[in-house]
Amino acid sequence: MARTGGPADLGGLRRLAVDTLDANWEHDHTVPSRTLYPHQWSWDSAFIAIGLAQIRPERAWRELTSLFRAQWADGRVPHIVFNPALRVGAYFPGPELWGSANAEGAPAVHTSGLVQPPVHALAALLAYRRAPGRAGLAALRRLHPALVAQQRYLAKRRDVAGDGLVCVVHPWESGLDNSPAWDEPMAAVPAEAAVMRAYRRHDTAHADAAHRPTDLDYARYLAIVAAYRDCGYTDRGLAEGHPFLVECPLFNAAYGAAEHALAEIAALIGADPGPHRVRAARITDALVRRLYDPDTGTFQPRDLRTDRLLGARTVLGLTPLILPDLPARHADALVVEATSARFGVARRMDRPLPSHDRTAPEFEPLRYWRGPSWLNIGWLVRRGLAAHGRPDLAAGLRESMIGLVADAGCHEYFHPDTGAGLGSPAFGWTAALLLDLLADGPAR
Ligand code: 2M8
Repeated sequence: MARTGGPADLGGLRRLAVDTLDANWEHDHTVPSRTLYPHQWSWDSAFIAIGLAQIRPERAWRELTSLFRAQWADGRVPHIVFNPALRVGAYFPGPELWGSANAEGAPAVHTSGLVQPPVHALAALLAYRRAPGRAGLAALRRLHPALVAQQRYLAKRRDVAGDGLVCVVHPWESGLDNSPAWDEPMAAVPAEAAVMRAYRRHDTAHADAAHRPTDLDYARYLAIVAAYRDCGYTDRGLAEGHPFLVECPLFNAAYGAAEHALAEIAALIGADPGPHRVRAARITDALVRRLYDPDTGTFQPRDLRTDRLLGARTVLGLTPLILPDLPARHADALVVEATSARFGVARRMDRPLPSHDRTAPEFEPLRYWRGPSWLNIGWLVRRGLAAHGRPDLAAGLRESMIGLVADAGCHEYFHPDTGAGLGSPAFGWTAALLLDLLADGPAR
């Protein structure tokens, strides 16, 4: 990869990350991007808090606190919290389409009704480790009940199959919106691209349309939102007719990792870690039982509408590595998958990790979650590789991620072969996770 146009030294890189986070700071939270995503996003805030803990710990706690202030009465943490100060049309779909004000148990501020991968307990724990002390401990004490309620919501309302895993009801909940993982279930959602003539998409005004989901994707996104919203976001009757219902490996790995993190948080604040440990073990067990595919040696999402594993081999399959209690046999299989021509190519994993199998016909190196490399996923997989005894691979991945930002800047995503920066050029979690990677030595 050619190193051109980027800040050459590590000090310069760190400054770039700090400046990006400062520029995206908005009174009590960080926007993922001033142009593309000008409100607060749930899992973005979690990743961002991890980076903020190093440079502005007080902001790290405010970031998480402001997000959890928008938690619904049922415990769900909404995937978008809308900033009321912004003009109508600053983001599509905006508050008027979500209609949270009419839903039971929604907060006073406008939000979406969906959730995102629950990486927040892990983020709170890591933020504390980066900035230990009394203020951090007090913040953990305040956040613990809210984090427990977030998990309870998922366990009570989203375990639709009753098997110990939780389902996502919209591709936006997976965080990997247009991943090829969702092509099959999305094809069954009735909608036509022409529907989008009635709306004005905001994203394509700020990013190349060829790097974003298509109009047909958006028409289906809106159809699924409408189905969920029109049932009052109650989660009742999901199994009977909701158009999109999938158990996602990443979402469930985050759900399990959250219980591991909560056990550690509980121990820190003098609460009982025992129940968290029991739940963590059950989730890992269910994940292996329900989503591991022995034929491919990776984890695949399960479509609850057909009760079948979905076939696309996306990067989602590697993310259960973040579970410290993933059995060695499954972790080893994921290392084989990660270092295969599909994801790794080089044995050291020092090439950018793509979001989809490089060898698949639907691999698109420029289009959003269908091929480009993203720092949050690489950061999670790197943690998993380190936790499962592969510091060599973790080091290679770290190097490749730092190289991407050094070459192109704090972009939202990157071409997995050329390293070209794509999407927003000043993206929150890229800056935050870069700081985290820089603070860790290569072997950690
Ligand atoms: C992307 O998703 C939003 C919808 O939630 C969008 O495309 O407008 C995804 O990359 C998601 O993972 C991320 O949290 C969000 C904000 O960065 O943008």
